[in-house]
Amino acid sequence: MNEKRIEIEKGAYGVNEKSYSLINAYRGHKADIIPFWFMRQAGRYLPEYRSLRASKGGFLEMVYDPDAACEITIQPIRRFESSGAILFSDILVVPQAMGQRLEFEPSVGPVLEPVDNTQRLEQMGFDADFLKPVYQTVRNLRQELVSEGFEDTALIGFAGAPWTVACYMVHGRGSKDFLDVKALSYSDPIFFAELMEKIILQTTDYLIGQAEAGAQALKIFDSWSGLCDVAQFEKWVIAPTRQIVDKVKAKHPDIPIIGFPKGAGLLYEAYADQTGVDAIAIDSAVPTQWAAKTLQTKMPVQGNLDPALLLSGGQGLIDQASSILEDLGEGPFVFNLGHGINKETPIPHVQELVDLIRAFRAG
Ligand code: 1CP
Repeated sequence: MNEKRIEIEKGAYGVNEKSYSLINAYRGHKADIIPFWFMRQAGRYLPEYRSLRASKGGFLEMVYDPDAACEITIQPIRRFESSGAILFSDILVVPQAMGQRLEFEPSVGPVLEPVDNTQRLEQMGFDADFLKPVYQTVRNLRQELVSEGFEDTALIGFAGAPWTVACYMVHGRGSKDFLDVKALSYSDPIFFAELMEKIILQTTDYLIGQAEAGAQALKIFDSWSGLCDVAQFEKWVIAPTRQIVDKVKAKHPDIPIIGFPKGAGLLYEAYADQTGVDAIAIDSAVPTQWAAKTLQTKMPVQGNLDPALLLSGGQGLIDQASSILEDLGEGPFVFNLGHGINKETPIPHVQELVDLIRAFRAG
């Protein structure tokens, strides 16, 4: 770590000096001030989120309420002035639009009626209108960000990648390894390919819908890509992502698309080379010097502080964040976490990280 270049002078760079631009970074330009946002920057670690959630009754109620979803998206921006606001929604709204029943059970998380046989699959449809409230949220957000004075904050839309969405659709809830899903993809590749086709169709429509409503960047979350072996990664991660990227880009060539193949390890490079994404988000297990040499020479990189360090805080947080900035801050880079913020994270730790990122100046 080069301590000379990293001053942790709180408040040294005021609001008016923020000259970062998230979209420029995703387009490959190096910024003087590193743009940043955090996965799950809206959520349960914020008291204002918890109180709105308590009054609205449930997670999905908020997702489909454009006023509530808009408010939740902006909550972390008011605190941290992140360079990016990520739409408050979920990857599992796509299976819901296809006709799968979805509930969020407290302390369990998402619960879906499994789609694990041909009969269930045939009942899955395509609905272009189901997600209209989410597009309304996007439209509201573009206006609201400007009217609250956050015109420099870019609005990021997103969807789950087909493989990750398929994991939840088939298994019906979260899992450590989605072994049954992997087994099914081997034992019945025809069923699995048909399922993926349907997800690709709805996901593409969803991302285009967000772009048309005003999303300025789009992120594809493949949270479970790391479960795939090499052949599966090619077939179920790279190829479907490529199809979606091609179709979205045919309509919206200027909107940057960020890919996040979490846990892809050595396959990050193939993903960057073959999917057509504009920028790549890395998880915390990716060595940043390797990413600088191997990925950042191809495209902008985003990442990758371990959310556990944001939870624990202290010198460990400062050291690791500084070394990420040192390794990646010289090229096109967006500071983020390697995964979502934990709900126990103390807000002062987040503020300390924000101050540290703002104080960094690339040489
Ligand atoms: O209040 C609550 O209890 C809800 C917690 C919550 C939140 C805040 C869930 C349930 N989803 C979200 C929002 C969300 N989800 C966002 C937007 C806001 C932001 O990032 O600030 C995004 C981008 C997601 C994406 C998402 N949902 C992913 C991909 C990213 C990742 O975390 O790997 C996944 C896998 C989901 C499914 C999901 N939704 C919620 C939970 C708890 C889960 C994980 C379930 C599991 O695997 O056990």
